[in-house]
Amino acid sequence: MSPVKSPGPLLGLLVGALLTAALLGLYYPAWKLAGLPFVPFDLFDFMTRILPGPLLTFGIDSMVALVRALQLGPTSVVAKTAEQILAVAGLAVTALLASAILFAILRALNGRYAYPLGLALGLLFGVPLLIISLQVGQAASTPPPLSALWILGTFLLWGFGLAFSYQRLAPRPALPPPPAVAPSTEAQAPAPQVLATPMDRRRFLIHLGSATALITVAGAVVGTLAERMRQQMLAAHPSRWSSTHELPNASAAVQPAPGTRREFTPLESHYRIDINTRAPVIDEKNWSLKITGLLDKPLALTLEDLRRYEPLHQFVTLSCISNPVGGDLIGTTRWTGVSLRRLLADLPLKPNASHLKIRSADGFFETVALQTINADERVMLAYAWDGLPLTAEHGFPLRIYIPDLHGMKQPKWIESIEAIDHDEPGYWVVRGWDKTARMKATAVIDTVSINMTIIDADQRTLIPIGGIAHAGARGISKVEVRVDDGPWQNAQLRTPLSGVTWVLWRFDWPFQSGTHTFTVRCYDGSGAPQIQTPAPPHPSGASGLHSRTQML
Ligand SMILES: Nc1nc2c(c(=O)[nH]1)N[C@H]1C(S)=C(S)[C@@H](COP(=O)(O)O)O[C@H]1N2
Ligand SMILES: [Mo]
Repeated sequence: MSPVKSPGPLLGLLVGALLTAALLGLYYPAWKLAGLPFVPFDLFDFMTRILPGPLLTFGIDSMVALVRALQLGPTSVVAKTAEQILAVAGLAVTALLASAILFAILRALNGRYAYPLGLALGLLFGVPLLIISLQVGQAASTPPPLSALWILGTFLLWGFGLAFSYQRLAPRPALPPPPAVAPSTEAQAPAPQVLATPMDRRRFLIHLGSATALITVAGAVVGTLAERMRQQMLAAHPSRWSSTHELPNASAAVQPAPGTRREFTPLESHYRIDINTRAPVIDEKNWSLKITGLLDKPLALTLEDLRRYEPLHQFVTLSCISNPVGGDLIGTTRWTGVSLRRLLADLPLKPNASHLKIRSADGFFETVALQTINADERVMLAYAWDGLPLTAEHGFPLRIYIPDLHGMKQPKWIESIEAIDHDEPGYWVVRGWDKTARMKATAVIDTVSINMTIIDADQRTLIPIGGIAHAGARGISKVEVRVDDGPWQNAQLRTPLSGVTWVLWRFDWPFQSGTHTFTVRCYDGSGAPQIQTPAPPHPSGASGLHSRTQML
């Protein structure tokens, strides 16, 4: 029977792939069911925090552009998924390469030290990953020592598996070396090896492959089911405000053109943007809002304490500064919380306090001027969206709302507030984005509703065209539509849900066949026109006219 050669890097890749897949197959359900850390995401989130701002911005902009160009689906959902795939692939590829290198080294060493080296490789991965995971890993809900043990143990097991597989695949000396006849150096030639035959090797690989595939598939199925149940529970939640109430403008004179986006964004469709591959998990029992700094004495408020204040309910449109004109990183829901001005009145702030520095569980931070808070009672700490406690994705237990500003200025998952005597740039400002991040007046066409025509009093066929316009907290005073190179014509404005939400507009256009380009523009509440010059999202938010060409 022909002997086999020592396993090399290629077999290392194969074994590494099988064992790494199984490893991830353990991590996924352990995360979904027990809240243990999911290390690929922790590593990715760690990288996002240390990589330079311009590189991140380039990454984010390219991702948003790609998702939109390929029409892959809701931008924030697709982008999050892409990040997660990158995270898993990144760690997996690294682990595969390490396995190949381990096998190459073991071959050079003739199989000696397989176990010590395999375990050392496990440590080489496990130790940094556990440190990283404990540092960024607010997404785990297990106690840190348990998380650490889990990461270390699983990676040691992985390293052990590599060493064990190497040994099983390596040629084995069948007989003890014959006694040396003469004490010459030549006589120390390696003993004849008899061997793991190709059959043995194939059999072992089949066993290893089936065992690891079983773990991987079972892990994926169990994890996916757990996640699906969680989603269903969220969707079926009975006590949303919007499922039991009419919108305050339900009977407004202007009704949305058919095909316009929903004026009140369902919770599960609200975009989600943050620096985490998955949301930090915060247990209300262990959470309090710490208030420190320039204050007579530090305080800690529970969610109950905050809920005791008279609740403030506001319909709010929130938009991400990365949203391109016409993009979907914008949504409207009903926020509930406590006015920060009201809360401040109860805080023993020192006279030299001028700003509040807000810090979040994920390391995100931003600073708000007391002046802003005192000038506007709508600035609030919010604990509910659509009548429900904030979801983990949207910032449970507490987030801030600051009218007029993009999401990047408004931390979710707030843990502490520090009163300070100066301004400080926030997380994204440090990374090169606009310091103020005020939402720009923007109008968007959602629909040219060719299938829902109207016949007017003069027997003309009208096509409803509609969409949104918004200008932060400044309101919208006018929206105009232009068809091809025609004149700008007034659209009708629907009464908005509040002064800080988008405004739905519609324009019933007398039908003319042919291919037409529709363009929209708006004016904010003070009559100031929107910026027509196109600009990309970075660094101050996108601007430009939105248009849509349609064959009719
Ligand atoms: N703690 C924390 N808060 C955050 C962020 C973040 O990464 N971490 N991202 C901000 C950004 S850029 C946006 S656009 C909004 C998005 O809020 P949403 O995901 O609930 O829609 O959250 C903001 N608050
Ligand atoms: Mo954002």
